[in-house]
Amino acid sequence: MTTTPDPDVRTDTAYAEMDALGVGALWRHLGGLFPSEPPARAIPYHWDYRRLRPYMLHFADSLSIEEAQRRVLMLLNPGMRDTSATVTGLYAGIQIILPGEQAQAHRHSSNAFRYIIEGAGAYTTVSGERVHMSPGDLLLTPGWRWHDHYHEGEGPMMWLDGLDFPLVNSLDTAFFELYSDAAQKASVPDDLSSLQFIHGRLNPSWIGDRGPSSPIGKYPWTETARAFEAIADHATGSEVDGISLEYTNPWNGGPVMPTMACRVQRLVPGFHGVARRHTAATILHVVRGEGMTVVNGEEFHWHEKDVLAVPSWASYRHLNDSRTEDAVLFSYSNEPVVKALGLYREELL
Ligand code: 1HN
Repeated sequence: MTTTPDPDVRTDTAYAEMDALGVGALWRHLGGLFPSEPPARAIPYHWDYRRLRPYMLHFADSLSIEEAQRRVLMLLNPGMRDTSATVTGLYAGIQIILPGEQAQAHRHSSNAFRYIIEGAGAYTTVSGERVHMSPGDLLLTPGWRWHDHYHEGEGPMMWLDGLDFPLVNSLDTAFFELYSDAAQKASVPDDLSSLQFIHGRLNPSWIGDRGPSSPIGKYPWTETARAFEAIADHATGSEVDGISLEYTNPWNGGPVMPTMACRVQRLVPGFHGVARRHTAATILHVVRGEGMTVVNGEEFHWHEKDVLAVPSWASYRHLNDSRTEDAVLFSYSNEPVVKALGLYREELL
């Protein structure tokens, strides 16, 4: 069947007129909406901690915590500045707090964690539990839990903040609330959840509230070190990631929070990883050592405390060319989200 064009409609003005009616022509957008491979909005990027640290110390001196609420340098991917994201769906920042300072209690629907970089003597109160921090500890603040930070030690304390707010904001599901006081009162013994769950395979069976996130406030570095020591050189691990351990939710063995998987990996001296790409976007933080990650053919030489963004579908491989020193990387990714939606793909290259 053929139709006769409406004489009142002219192609040369139709697109503008339709636009005003909230209408687009799919045939003009098909390639952009259905790319043959994931487009690179986030770019591979490297943040050199040695270059960031002076700015952190500067603002620690010149900006009060009351003014800042949280004194954080956001690590913004140059391809995603409009959403303050570090990679798709995920954010990383570096927070600094000084002795005697208190970061106001609040809560938000975003899930968050802290990975401790420098300092001693600070704690975060999460839902009434004071969780004390040491370098290498992973502290969880799952969505909608009250949390505030207090530093009663000496010297500045720095940590990496990881949040899923770019995802939460993109879904229009963001809520935020300030607590009625500056800080929460402790309502349970300090570090209670870590103490109760420390055994890993022996869960406290009287705890009934099993939400979507791990109930553990802190995964201490001492336990990570113990795991690496126990495995020692008895296993070579993955050809891509070396001796890679995932922090797990003790209730189900899955990721610590529904939107973020956290891992820590040891690259032994001389480790040359195999290249891989997958559809989970990843952020890496160098816990110790130095080495190189090749992302989409570009070499990123990293040192202790640096941060690296590896976007979805970027090929990457890790190398530790030291003859004597391990390299240890902490990482987090949006893998749980991508997998839950059936969108995970990976391939070795
Ligand atoms: C937040 O709550 C913290 O609690 C840090 O320390 C960084 C970035 C965006 C939104 C909330 C914190 C944050 C944040």
